[in-house]
Amino acid sequence: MSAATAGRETPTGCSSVSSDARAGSASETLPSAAASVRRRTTGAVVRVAHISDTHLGYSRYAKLCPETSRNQREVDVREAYRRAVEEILRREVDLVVHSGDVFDTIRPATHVIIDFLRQTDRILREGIPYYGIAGNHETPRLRSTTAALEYANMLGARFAHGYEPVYDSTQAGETTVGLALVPHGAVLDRDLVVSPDPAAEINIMVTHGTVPGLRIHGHELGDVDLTPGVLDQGFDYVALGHYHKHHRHNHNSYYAGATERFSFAEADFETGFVILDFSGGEVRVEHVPLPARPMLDLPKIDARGLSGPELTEEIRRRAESVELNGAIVRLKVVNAPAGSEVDRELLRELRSRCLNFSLEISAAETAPEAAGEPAATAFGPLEEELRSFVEIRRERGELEKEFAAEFLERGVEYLRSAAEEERAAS
Ligand SMILES: [Mn+2]
Repeated sequence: MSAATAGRETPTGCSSVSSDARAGSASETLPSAAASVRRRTTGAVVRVAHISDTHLGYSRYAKLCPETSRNQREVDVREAYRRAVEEILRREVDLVVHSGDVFDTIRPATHVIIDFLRQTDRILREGIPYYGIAGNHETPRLRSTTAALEYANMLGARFAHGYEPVYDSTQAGETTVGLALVPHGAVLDRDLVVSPDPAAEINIMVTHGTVPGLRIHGHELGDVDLTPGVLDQGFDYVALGHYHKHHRHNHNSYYAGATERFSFAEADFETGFVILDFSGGEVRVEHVPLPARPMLDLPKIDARGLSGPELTEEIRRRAESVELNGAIVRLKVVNAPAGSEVDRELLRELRSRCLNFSLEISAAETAPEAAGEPAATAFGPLEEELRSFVEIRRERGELEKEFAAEFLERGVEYLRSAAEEERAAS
């Protein structure tokens, strides 16, 4: 972080993401007043909150929250979970399910666990049962390691975080709800068959992974880990986690979507969670959008033939087209002529206004061997070294594929922003 940006916090500096949580619910039926009377009077509707991929403990970028001195993104994801809990309590649900990646890591820091327990306990203290599973991010690699989710179980929640499904049932008024909790660790068993509870009126499965046929930006996601044998077992609802976009897989299986955004691939995903209303053998699914910090992937600049001042002007124009304050912003520049200089004053201003402004200048899109461009070359060899380091370990099986990809992405980002800082300071 350059000294120029210190002491100039943006309006969305700490935890204050603009809060219009009530706006724009995706519900298509029942006005909310009718909905809130309904449950208490008839008892016939069972309402469930399905939340997922909170990734508590995630951190990124250099900026700290001025109040807590913790990483700002870590505070953002904590606040996203808190907002979700508040909305869940407001919605008067009978039951909460979390479909995994509660935590971003296997061993979250103590304060991250405590923040999670504090919010989770608000639900449990209302007498609302809370069920969940471990996702791939928090599943211990060794069976002897205890998952941090076990702390929530000590408060009265029920999280399955091992390598076997866990079955339970709970009462929602007169209705018995059966739960099949299938943690990510159990999904690895290809022969796994998960069955609904015949004694329960409503059966919910909670699991975490990639369903067959899931396409993102036209590409099939690799590594399908939820086999049809797991998914198609007559459940009334399958609460899915892993894909961070709210997504309907089929009539009874939905990804809730994440509560925050964790990469530029997710820049246009709507953050929030899901409310389910079970009634008369039907389930109505409503995505409840919640605010999160804006993430903007600006349209790429083709700098072929542009002088330094012209490129600066293009960057300024892109930046002026959007609301940057407090946002996480990326702008890619390709085909930058050798030695083209971007105005440092502009970059300093953009960096101070955004939570993070990442300008990725590459000398070429088509000719990777083109040399002479500072950002592309300054850290080139180091970046290559990092790539091969990760690749070798991934092939050896020392790093899980997904972790390796994220490790690499994060590493490259650090190297690039360091290169940028260096250029801005020089
Ligand atoms: Mn996730």
